[in-house]
Amino acid sequence: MTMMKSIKMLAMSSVAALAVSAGAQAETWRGWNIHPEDYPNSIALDQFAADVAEVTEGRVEPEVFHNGVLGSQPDAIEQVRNGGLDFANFNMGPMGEIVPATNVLSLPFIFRSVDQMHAAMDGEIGQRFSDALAEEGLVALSWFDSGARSFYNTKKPIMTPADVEGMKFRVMNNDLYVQMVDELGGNATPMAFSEVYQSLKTGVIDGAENNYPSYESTNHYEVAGYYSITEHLIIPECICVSTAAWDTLSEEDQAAIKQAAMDAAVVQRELWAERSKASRAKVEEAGVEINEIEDKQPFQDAMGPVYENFIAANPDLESLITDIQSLE
Ligand code: BDP
Repeated sequence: MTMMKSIKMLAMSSVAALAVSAGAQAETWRGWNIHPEDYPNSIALDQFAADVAEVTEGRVEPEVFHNGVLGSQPDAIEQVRNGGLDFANFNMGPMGEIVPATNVLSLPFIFRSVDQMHAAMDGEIGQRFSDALAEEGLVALSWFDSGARSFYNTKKPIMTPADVEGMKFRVMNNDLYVQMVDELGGNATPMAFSEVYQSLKTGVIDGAENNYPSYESTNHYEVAGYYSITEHLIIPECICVSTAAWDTLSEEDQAAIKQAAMDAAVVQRELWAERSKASRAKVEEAGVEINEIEDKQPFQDAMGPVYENFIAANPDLESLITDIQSLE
């Protein structure tokens, strides 16, 4: 290359860089996601990333790393809190270990329906959770759907709490779930999401619990063919940004990014409804035995001590619980 040509190329590339950032340094944001590319949350996160690049005119360039390649969820929560990662789609289950108020969302049967959960999270109650997250370095921008979680296992349909007796279930990383399974007479092992398939296959555990899309996308249904519709947990998920990354932004960029996250949540919830149906159909087609539970009351009654212990240990959170329960 001639000297003239290389000077010219150098000049051209600096002009291009200037045009992108209008003088400001472009920020690359690394985003954590546990799910595969075609999962509703992943599609919505990719849209969020593209929208953020567009609305900030390239000042923020997010990239989503799917399939949990950046580590387990508890680790990723720490990373986003300390600014090692910039954003993520987190489930509020493992969050409870770090932001105690979010444990309210992990109380079994706290919400009567997914619609009630959305009504709560999109309003003043959701704001209280966002405030608690903000104190721990996480800016919750919008709330995703994660349906309802039910038990599945390798042995038999669960109809009553007596059927859980003696069975070993994987739960997400949160002590509340250990108590939950305990009160039903089973044993719970907190374990990383990525280890569940192999553990079911080799008999290290008898079962786990999740919504239809995750039960299907992980292929757990291939090795645990009984899915019992207990719907014991309805846990929202967030798009959360690290406070460290958020605080570097102008107010205009913050507002535009917040809007992009709200738009992504609208898309995620639509895709979620479709995928839940499709996943259920797929696992049934593959031979999974799904059973309804006629009377969930015995399961709910068994959770009494979980609530009592929780309120005794967190008296300040009791009003949040009663406020949720008294929602229409
Ligand atoms: C899925 C959640 C994901 C959790 C996973 C699990 O979307 O965030 O990590 O369950 O059970 O439904 O670990």
